[in-house]
Parts: sequence; C-alpha cells; structure tokens
Amino acid sequence: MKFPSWLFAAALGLVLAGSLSGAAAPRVSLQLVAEGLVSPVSLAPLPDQQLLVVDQIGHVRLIDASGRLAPDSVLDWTGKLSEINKGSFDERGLQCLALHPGFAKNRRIFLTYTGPRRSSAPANYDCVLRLSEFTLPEASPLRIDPASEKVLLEIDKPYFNHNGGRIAFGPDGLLYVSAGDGGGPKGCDIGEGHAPEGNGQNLKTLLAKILRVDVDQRDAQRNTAYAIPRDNPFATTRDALPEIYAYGVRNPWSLTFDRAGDRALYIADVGQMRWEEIDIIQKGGNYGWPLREGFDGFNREHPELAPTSVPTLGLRGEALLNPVAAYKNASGFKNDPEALGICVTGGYVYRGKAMPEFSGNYLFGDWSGAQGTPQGRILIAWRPTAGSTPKPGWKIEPVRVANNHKLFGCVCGFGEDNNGELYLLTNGSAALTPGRGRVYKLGPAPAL
Ligand SMILES: [Ca+2]
Repeated sequence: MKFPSWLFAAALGLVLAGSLSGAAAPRVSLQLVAEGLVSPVSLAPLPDQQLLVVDQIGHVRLIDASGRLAPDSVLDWTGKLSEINKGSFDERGLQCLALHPGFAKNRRIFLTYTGPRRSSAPANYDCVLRLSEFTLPEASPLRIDPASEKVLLEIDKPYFNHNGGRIAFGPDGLLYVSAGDGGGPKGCDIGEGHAPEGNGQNLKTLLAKILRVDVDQRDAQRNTAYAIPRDNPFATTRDALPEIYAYGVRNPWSLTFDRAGDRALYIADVGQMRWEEIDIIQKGGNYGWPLREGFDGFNREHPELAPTSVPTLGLRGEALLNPVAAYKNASGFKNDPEALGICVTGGYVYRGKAMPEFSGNYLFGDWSGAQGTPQGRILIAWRPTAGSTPKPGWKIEPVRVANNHKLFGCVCGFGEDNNGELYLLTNGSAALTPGRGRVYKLGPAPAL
C-alpha cells in the first residue's frame, strides 16, 4: 500500500490549519461536580442518573442524583491492588468500570485493576492486569459485593506502566478491553516481557492489543469465564491468541464507542515522545506500534530522533493502519507551538445537547499539556467534512475553558452520562496526592 502523502501533510498541518481557519477558538465551561478524590480515572452512569466514579487508588464512589459525592465508597478495593506509589506518579490501581448492557436487570459490573504479581509470572514481573466482574445489589446504600468478584481475564505485566485496561461494551453486546504494551523504563516496547519485534506486533501476547470477549458465555474447552466471539479475527488462527480484535497499540488510555452515527470504536493511544494519536479501531487492524507512531515511522533505538522511513506493512504483509488524527508531543518537539501536550487522554464523540457545536466530533484531552507544571488541556478533533477538497484529515484544536476553573493539574479521563453529556476527571497534580482529584461537567461557554 502506498503511503498517502496528503495524510502525513494533514497531520503536520493539524494545528496550523486550525489556528489559521479564522474561526473563534472553541470554548467550554466547567461545572465542579465533586472534589476530594485522588485520581478519578473512569465514570459510568447508573440507569437512575447517579454516577459511579472510579478513583485510581482503589475506591469506587457514588455521585447521587443531586450531585453530592457520597462519603462512603461503593467498593473499597484498596486491599486487593498491587503496590501503588502513593504521593508520587503511578499508573497502577483501578483502571476502568463498565456496566453490562443488561445492567438494569442483571446488575452486573465489570472492573479492571492491577493486582499483585501472580506466582505463576516471572519473579521480576511487576503486577497483573485483571478484568473482574462484580454484582451491585439493588439496595440502599449502594454497595458492590466484594465477595461477588469473578475473575475473567488476567494479563501479567512486566512493568508498572502502560496498563491500558480500558473497557467498554460495543453495540454488539461484546466487551472490548485495551491492554498496553507492558511498559518499561525505556518505553519503545523493549525490555523484559517484550517480544523482539515488540509486543505490538506479536500475536501470541495479549499485551499491546485491543481484545474482544463475550462475557455472557463460558468456554468450557478453554476453561475461561468468557467465550471467544466466532468472528474474532484470530478466532481460529494458529499462533495467535483468539481474544485479539486489533493490535499494534502502545498504551490505549481510553476505549469508547460513538453512541450514535456509525457506532465506531475510538481509542487514544499514548505515544512515546513524538506523536499522540486517536484511532478508529477496525476488526483485525494493525495500528503499527512499535513500527510506527502516529502517521510517522518510529526509531526504537533513538525514539527522540525523526525516523528516516515510514513502514507501511506489518510482519505478515498486512497494511499498517493510520490514526485518524495525531498531534505533536512536546517531549519530542520542544518549544514547538504545534505540540499540544505530552500524553493523550481519550474522550468521547460528543452526542449530548448542551454543546451543539461539538456534536459528532471527538472531545478529549492531554494529561499534562507540557513538561514541568502540569496543566492539562481539553482538545477537540473535528470530523472531516464529506466532499471537501483536498481530502482533509481530522483537525485537532485546543478547547479553551471559559470560566474560572483553570486546569491546574492533569486530565485523568472523561466520562459520559446517559444523556451523552461529558465529564472531565482531573487530578490537581501528577502524583497520587490525596484530596486533589475532581470531577467537572462540561457545558457551553457563556457568549463572548
Ligand atoms: Ca499507531
């Protein structure tokens, strides 16, 4: 497949095009919903409009219908987690929560977290990424029954970082799971627990993949508490794990479906130091890591250097898929005005009513904005308009916060309620410092 040069040009010109368009910069206002958390990383609405908020340090909390954060946890899972660097940076802990599509009747809840290293894992491995199911009985106060834990899937992790662990049910009723590449001090998909070609390009590991499983059926033959959907791309392939739905991802920090339109699956894949990217995931797709980063190539030995070529094919001769949008990372493009951040935090295609100007476009953020003082950012990826020429890519642009809630801190995640309105999850610092985590609701900015 010939690499389409217009796409690369579009990627390089993303920010420039946005700023030269002459349109007023997009704006939102933030309404504080809850504070006093540590690092909120996931939010899920209950059918009655109450919100479950996942705090990375081990608590599932409840924001009631009046917007009040309940003082007691819905689940205290602190005793079940792997070690966490309290007071400093860490990626371990609770990761994501999702309700079963039939939750209103079956009260099934799914949670991902890092647990202590399994005894079956190599002695120098760090932790295990675990997907578990729980029951949330219909009672007051709401409490997830800790004894109801049913472990579905476990992935041994060589290092503490690049967990992924984002989950969502698709319109097909199947559960999609993201798994990071395993991490390590150098990144680059290199080190203990990394395949020579990189876990991203190795189909015998669940690391660096998007997975898809059927949690409504068991597989007696494989003795798993889930079944492999028959049309998974590697369901019957030798030398490939059947849970794999797509591959070649680095650290997908968000996995969300468009609740309208074509119901596409979006991920945000955290880059090494040059490009942060948004991907629309196709079944069986190879998204390039560690051969590619964004629309560009990738130099595994010297990730700070511009690559000299852009590979187009994977090891089996398959096409490497481009992201839909990418932006420069300030670590690799120092003092570059087009560098919008250092670590993408994915969000949602906006389908709510409060901010119609964003409808159908992907609202997301950057963890910290720049190195040094963390100053997270909200970003928008504008969907290309059909029929326009030259053929455009998605355009990424910063979104200004119009009111007083400045983002002195990090963007940990986004949430979506039953009406399609969005929430911003922030931590006041880059560390797991108690009391600095907040939940905001995104709303329209006042008129200029
Ligand atoms: Ca990629």
